[in-house]
Amino acid sequence: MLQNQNITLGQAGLANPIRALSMDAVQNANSGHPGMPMGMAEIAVALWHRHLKHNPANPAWADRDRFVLSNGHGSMLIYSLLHLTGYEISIEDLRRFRQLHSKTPGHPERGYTPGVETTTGPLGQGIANAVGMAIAEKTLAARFNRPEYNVVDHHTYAFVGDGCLMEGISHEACSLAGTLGLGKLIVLYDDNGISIDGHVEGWFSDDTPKRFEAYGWQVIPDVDGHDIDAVDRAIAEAKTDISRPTIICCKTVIGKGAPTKAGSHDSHGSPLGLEEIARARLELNWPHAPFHVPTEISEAWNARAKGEQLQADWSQQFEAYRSVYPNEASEFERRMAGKLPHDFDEKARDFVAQTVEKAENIATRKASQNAVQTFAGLLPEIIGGSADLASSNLTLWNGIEPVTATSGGNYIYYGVREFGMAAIMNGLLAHSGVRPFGGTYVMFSEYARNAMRMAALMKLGTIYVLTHDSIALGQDGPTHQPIEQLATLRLMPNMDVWRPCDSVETAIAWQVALEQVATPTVLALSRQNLSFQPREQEQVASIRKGGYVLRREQGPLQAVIIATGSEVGLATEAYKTLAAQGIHVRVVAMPSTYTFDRQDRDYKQEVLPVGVPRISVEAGVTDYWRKYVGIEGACLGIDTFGESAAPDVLFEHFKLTTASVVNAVRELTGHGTGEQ
Ligand SMILES: Cc1ncc(C[n+]2csc(CCOP(=O)(O)OP(=O)(O)O)c2C)c(N)n1
Ligand SMILES: [Mg+2]
Repeated sequence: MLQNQNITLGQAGLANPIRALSMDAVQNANSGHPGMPMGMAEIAVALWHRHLKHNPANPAWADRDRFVLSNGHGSMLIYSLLHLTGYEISIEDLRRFRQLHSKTPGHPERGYTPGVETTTGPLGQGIANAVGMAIAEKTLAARFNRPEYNVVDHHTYAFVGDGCLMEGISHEACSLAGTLGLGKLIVLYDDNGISIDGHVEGWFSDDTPKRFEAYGWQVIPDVDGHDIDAVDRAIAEAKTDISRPTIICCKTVIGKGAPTKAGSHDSHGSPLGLEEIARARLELNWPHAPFHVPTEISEAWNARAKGEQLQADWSQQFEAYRSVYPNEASEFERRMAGKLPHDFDEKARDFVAQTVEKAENIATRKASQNAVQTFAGLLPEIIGGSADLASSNLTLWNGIEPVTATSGGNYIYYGVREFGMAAIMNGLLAHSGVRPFGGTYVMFSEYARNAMRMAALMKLGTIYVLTHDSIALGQDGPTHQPIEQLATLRLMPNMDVWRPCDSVETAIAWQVALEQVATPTVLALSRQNLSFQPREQEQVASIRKGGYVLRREQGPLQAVIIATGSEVGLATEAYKTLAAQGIHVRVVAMPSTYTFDRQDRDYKQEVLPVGVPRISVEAGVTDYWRKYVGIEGACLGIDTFGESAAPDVLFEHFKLTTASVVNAVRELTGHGTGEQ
């Protein structure tokens, strides 16, 4: 039992169970990171016991504070906190740390663990997610609050370590956070001077306070991270500045409490060992068995009653708000639930019908802008943006209101920060209430890639408007010309890549993207104008199946041409030429392989009949298309880097012309190539 109630329930009393649970769970799993939770235990007490506004019984409460563990390797810290404060995380769940399908995976994962807001582990992205959450809060507050009703009024807190601050993305996100004056973002920095390779002086000697001052943040330096009262005061001070984000720099000792490993990278990422743990128990005055937390301490930590009260107070306010502003209240609820308005389907159909009617020969980036113009009118939750390429990506519409330091809005000028943008979008969506899209060139999705992958992993329906989708962007040359990007994006699980061939496919791609709440979508769009493809009604309806017969053979079928985007035009031209030569092919437009692959077998075989030779045409790597055309099929594409030249010259150079398609089909079908 407790040896000294005062000590146990004093400063150390609430911090030591975090230490004990963390070191014991890591030891039990024989894998994990005890150092960070042991070093940040007091900081966690100050925030989670004294400041955090949350309701463990309802992790989805709209106005809860958001908490992000950006240094996600310290996952046992958040799991301990969730258990101690009363979330649905039991001691048994902690015992199952890092085991298959447990609620306590290796790093915190959104969707696995009640109370985990975002998946963290790739260092630096959590802080960028937190910036997104703070922007969401700011824009929702600006949209929904009324003078006497602050229905949106919460903070976003993030814990970061040295690793997060070394990562370049922290610069992108924190620089923008300063510019946007995100006063309700509060970051607690675990300044322990240690990362995996040892003492950081040799690789991280920034003056972090000066760095954040330069961003325009409020900086609270030199806080003793093991003094709960000092951290508590710093958080209170942070909250008073509502026009600047705050970073609280906390000096800590990694692995504090471990007798020989504290202060050393030895405590960072491996179990302490049974002997070290036994001695730590003595040092911490924690005589309890592994995974045992005395009732007094559990009770002192439990935040259920307080949380219920906090939410009840808010609900009362919200009901008063509803009585005065019923439309706002229901709109707020719709948006927080991520539901499309009732008439979305009908309005989207109208828009597609109008697009068919107009039959415009426009670039798909322009068609995308037309879609945005319509859909942003229907969905005020849309929050657009671009990484300094608005006029190239065509992400602006009539009705944008930029988010600034002094106002909310529906458009973010992200600046040249692709990775930051994509990770901020994840935070925006993870917050709920907004639906982000962001633009850059297809090429620079490479900079954003890991955040896009995190969206796919987290099942967040972010939308990427990626333009300049091939060598057809021309004279900017191979640095800007995507070759393998579309194929590699398609390889990402749960990432839907659409490469539409005209205005109609673009409109439908946008509609599908907005309907998909748990799958992110890439819209790969052309810079150059593309010909409108006439279609029957039924074909228009089939676009949303991802692949469909655009031109049907007019005689015995000899080959199928599968094409995407700008190369669909080549395929339909070749179709005509070949028909005149008595060679009957069909053209399958395949804007989304992800979607097509999910259709039933019958449909897929109807589109791509078994046993008929196939040929793919796409201005990018050919390997990806082998799964459709087989080893015996033909692939027209580009397997080298691009070149600087005008688009027409490049299409000739890379043999992506109607004549090349005709020749390839003739060869594939045994007609020789000399005749046309
Ligand atoms: C993007 C990324 N690169 C590398 C890693 C591997 N990694 C995990 S923790 C860590 C060191 C982080 O140092 P710090 O944030 O100071 O953590 P501490 O050791 O103080 O807990 C590294 C390199 C990672 N998780 N994410
Ligand atoms: Mg560190």
